[in-house]
Amino acid sequence: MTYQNYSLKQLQQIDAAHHLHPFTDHRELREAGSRIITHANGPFIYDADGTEILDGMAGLWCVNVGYGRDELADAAYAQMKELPYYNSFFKCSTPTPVLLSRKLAELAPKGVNQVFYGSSGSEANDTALRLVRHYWALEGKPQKNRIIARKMGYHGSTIAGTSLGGMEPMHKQLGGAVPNIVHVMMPYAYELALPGESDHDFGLRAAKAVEDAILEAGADKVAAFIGEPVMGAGGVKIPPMSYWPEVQRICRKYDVLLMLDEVITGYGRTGEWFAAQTFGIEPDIITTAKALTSGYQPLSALLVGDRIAATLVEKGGEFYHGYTYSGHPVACAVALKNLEIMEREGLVDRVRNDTGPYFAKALQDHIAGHDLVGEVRSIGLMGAIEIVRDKASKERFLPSGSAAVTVRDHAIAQGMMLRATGDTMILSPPLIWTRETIDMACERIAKALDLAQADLRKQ
Ligand code: PXG
Repeated sequence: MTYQNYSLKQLQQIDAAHHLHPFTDHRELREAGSRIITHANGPFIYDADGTEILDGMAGLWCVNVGYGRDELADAAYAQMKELPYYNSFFKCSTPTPVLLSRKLAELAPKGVNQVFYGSSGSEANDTALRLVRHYWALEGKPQKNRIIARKMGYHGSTIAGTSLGGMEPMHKQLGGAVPNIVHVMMPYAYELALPGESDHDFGLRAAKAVEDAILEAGADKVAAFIGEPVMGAGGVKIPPMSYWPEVQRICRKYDVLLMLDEVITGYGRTGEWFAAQTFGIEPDIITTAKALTSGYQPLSALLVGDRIAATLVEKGGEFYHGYTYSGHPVACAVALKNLEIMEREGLVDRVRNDTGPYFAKALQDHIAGHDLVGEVRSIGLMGAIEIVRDKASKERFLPSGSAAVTVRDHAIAQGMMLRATGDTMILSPPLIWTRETIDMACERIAKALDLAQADLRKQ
């Protein structure tokens, strides 16, 4: 590899001179220098100093089969040799997106049988937004175009993704969002449940916010509701089991389409292929990306339910939408191989029956009792640790978000990569983690919490 001719310092200097990073304060980065990851294997990543770090985030919620899978590299190589690219416009197709579409229809929840491809989750959500509005226009109801989304939701970083998302700092930089999108409360019991309110009742109340927004606009004006089954970037916020079935009931009552953003939860994360199956719902449309290829290639698949697909096909007319790389043959070849590996190794069943429950118990047994921890929660292999100053009152450290960064920095120094979002630590490891890997992670996190506590209590 050519980078081996460069020292770490040189790479950092070149990075600072030429590379604008995503979601980054560039002045801060240039002062600190970036951490340069050079290689990875199984559950571990390695930085340019050769330090081994256990990757608790599967890259960025995506490397579900872990690193160093030769089979995926071989699938890409073989496809590049045979046909590196051809488009799927103008009545053309290539074999791998064709076969991947059938496979996805087989894995998807009931009634979801068609696929539209892009290269990222953001693109898939752009497509979803355009498609549901196009659907209602084809149905003769162009005024039914409002989308209900949620505060703190994350749906990507394009203009449509940012508009659908509920992140205020992102909205502020947008200079004009896509019109007709409203945001309702999130199902986050830890901070929003009323004193004495059960989880079940809180879930129903959070779902009622969707109904209120529909009634406020008038059902004939509302196209769809969009949400992540479990909010990811917003802090692994796991809704009560009462939430999604009630949201589905409300959507059906008012003939509002149900859009699930499974960019993080898709492909095994919650212990089913899709979180729709975990929560027992049947959405009209599902956005997926990330773990579809385990991050080895950029690819998104928008899974389109029969109702929308039937109108699109039967009413006809061209849907003026698509990307150069829609159905990229190499990305689709890697996705097919990735799904084959997941099936062959039974990774989804393992999360559901073994590592998911073990992870939940390990967090409870080894992390929840720590003085800095207000709550731990998890579903499948997706977890969160709330950092608080005071367990009983849930008081946070100030300034907001600083304590979680302290924990994260200690964790990385302990050889444990996890993410801090606000005052919440997040875990979303590769699905290849075993009970032993979970024990190792908990040990390192507990140590990081102790070290952070010593720092934070000094202040
Ligand atoms: N939807 C969801 C639910 C996501 O998590 C996207 C859409 C957009 O996907 P692309 O491929 O366009 O990035 C995402 C992406 C974080 C973080 O800080 C999370 C994401 C991306 C970047 C950072 O946790 N999720």
